[in-house]
Amino acid sequence: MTDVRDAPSSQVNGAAAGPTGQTRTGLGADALRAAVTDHLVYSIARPPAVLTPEHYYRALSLAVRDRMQKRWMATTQNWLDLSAKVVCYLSAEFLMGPQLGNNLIALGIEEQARAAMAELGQDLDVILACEGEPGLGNGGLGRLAACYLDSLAALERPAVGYGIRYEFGIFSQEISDGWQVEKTDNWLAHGNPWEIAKPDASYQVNWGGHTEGYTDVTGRRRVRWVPQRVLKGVSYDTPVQGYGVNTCNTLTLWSARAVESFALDAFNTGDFYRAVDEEVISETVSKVLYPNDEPEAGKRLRLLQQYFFVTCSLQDILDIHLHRAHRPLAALPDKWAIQLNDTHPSIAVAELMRLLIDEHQLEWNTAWDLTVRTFGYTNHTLLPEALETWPLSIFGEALPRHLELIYEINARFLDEVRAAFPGDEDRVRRMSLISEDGQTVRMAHLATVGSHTVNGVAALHSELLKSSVLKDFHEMWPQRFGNVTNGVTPRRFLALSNPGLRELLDDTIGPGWMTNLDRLKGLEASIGDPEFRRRWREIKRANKSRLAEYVHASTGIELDPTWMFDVQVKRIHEYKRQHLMALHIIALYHRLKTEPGLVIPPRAFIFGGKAAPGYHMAKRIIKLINAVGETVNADPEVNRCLKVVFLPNFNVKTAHLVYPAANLSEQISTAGKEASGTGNMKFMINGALTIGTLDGANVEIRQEAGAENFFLFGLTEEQVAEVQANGYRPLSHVESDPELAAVLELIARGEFTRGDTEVLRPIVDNLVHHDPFLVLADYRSYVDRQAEVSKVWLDRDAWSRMSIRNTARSGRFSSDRAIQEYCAQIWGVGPMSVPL
Ligand code: 26Q
Repeated sequence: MTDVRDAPSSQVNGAAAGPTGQTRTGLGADALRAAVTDHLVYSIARPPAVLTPEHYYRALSLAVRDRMQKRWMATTQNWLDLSAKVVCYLSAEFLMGPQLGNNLIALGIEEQARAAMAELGQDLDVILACEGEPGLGNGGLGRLAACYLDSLAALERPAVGYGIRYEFGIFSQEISDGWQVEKTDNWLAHGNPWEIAKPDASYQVNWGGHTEGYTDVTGRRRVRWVPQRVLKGVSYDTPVQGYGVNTCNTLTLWSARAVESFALDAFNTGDFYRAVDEEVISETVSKVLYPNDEPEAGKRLRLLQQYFFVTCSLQDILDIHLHRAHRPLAALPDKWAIQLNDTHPSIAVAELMRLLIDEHQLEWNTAWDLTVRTFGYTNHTLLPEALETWPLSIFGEALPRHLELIYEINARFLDEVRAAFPGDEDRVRRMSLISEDGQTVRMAHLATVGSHTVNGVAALHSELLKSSVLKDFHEMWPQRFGNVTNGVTPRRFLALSNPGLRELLDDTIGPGWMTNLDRLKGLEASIGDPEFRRRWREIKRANKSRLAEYVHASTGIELDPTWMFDVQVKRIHEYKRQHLMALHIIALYHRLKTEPGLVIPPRAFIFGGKAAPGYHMAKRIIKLINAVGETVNADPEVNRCLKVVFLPNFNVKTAHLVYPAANLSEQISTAGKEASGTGNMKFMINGALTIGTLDGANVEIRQEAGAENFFLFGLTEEQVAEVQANGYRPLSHVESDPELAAVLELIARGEFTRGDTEVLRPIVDNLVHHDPFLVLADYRSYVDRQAEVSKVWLDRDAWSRMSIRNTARSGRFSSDRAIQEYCAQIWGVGPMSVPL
């Protein structure tokens, strides 16, 4: 294997940056400088006098992209030539984050780039900060897809990510008067230097209309779909460079366009405006990412988005398989492993059947066998309201042929159920792809029936999947079910975002940890070394100063980096219980106000995250946090040891500043509700201690870290179920806990809202009378455990030891480990090095 890191750039690509060749490929500082200078003239086309850091960002990005191009083409050519099996990761979201810094690390040329830019009078850090990010995801699921692409490339697995090139990503969040305000995210406004448009690679997408039967030339009865509308998807490809290897995989995102023939037809008849209208309607399909938790999200357009990217991706796969690799359809499952990232792409099951039967004339049984052997399904949620279903009316109108196919899949499947469980018609109804009321298609059932494997994303989640939402399916096909605990990429979430720690790790255990995170175990040998612990604390302190500067610039709030940074960053949702953390802050506030002279180890409470625009309770929780913050931060009796920050617009870019600066990671969801969590892993890798429930991957984090290095609190999943089954009465906790009563009373009487008793009332009312996520049931256990956190914090050395142990034992949470498990257990795909 040619390792780009080991090869001095001058030897690989020639000694000097010549006017041609090496300017595109040379990895040395001189070649990079020459390349940037070239791009400033030939791609940016601005005279030196008007150049800004943003122009340098674009020029450097183009120069870096040039350096991936040959590896990129060689990678695709290699798997085609060698007829390798390829992983296709189908996901409605890819939350890639800024690309420049990551690609510099992957190519091993950060220092060269820094030197090159310095020669041009530019600071690389300033240039890196110019990059916006493609916010093409909501949160965990989209970021997981991005981490998996990174690991697939680093592990030299042939892979393609398929998704949607939304013109507007997740909204950008501003805070006004303590409330969230949404702004459109026009991420393409300044162009995107990383993508390559491939308008020649496009596929037709049909929509609506009806089906009709006909007899083909061989005399067989067939079905034809006569669509009402036609549009097309064009591909935009982004390179995904593997760390330290030649493998450079592809992220293909589809963008919707009008079909020329449609527009032309209208134009010829003189109806110019209809042609333009057609274009606008077609392009709407990839216009905007839907937020999760959006009650309005069950809309036709969302179904069209899903079908749109799924059919383009499957047509692309079949096109490569048949016309570029010249393989028979029967070999499909041997050459492609297609993974469904949640149910969002699950229409793929019906679409592949349609393509194989209607377009490629296969028999039903052959087509079904190929389909099931090709797909794998990953489930990311147990919340019943988050399990996707589509009203039959919408579905049948939009995808009439698919509805027919789903009925047929269902009929054959239910026959199998009846054969396996004779006389159990209840079971048949529960398992049907069509809901019991006959009103909706159940996409999770379709994905399960159409895949050879089903996996959850953490051990607990996978167990609950088998015992709750997919229980019947597990009883029928136990061998289909498995677990792959999520992971995160150490390149982005350690090397790139925590350069101080990266250096310390390199010095202490050598650089091998970047591709083998289990090497972090080696840190344990240094725990007893006071000098090592001092360096450990210094790095954390520097990261906290960096975050404090950013907090000051974006909120005006000043933080002291010697305080404990206690952080909860994630989407705002009642099940994640940001309001539980707020109740703790209010309890401390109450103690400081009622016990003058009380000493509390100083803490900064830092929140970040977006609420779905239509999720009113979540938006009110943001208001609660900001209201408490305003009161706490302004009160000299309190702000001597408490500060509260709500960091606006939490995204991948701000995440880079947050995780490395945290002392305490808040993972406090109601047990059984968070499928896995991945932020919990990013904190752990960066040396934060966790306070958390036994939920999602927290269970495994605690196992790895050791119970003594994890602050556990709260009810278990079984206890939660029991409490809810026995008629939970939240008021009983208020009655038996005077401090909790006082805390709720402070909110209710307007202490944080300048006497306004209405603004936050819905939160208090909901907690006291309903409390669907058992905030009050876990309150006392949480607050008491927090007191212990404060006590341990006072013992600097004890805290440092625990912090080092957390990082040292975080190796399991690398996405490299997760991808190796997917490859071995689900995809059957091995490594394949790419010669240059
Ligand atoms: C569905 C229908 C209509 C509109 C939007 C949606 C939609 C979009 C995104 C539903 C869900 C999502 C995203 C879910 C998500 O991020 N889930 C998280 O996945 C992580 C990776 O596995 C887990 O770690 C988290 O526990 C899980 O919440």
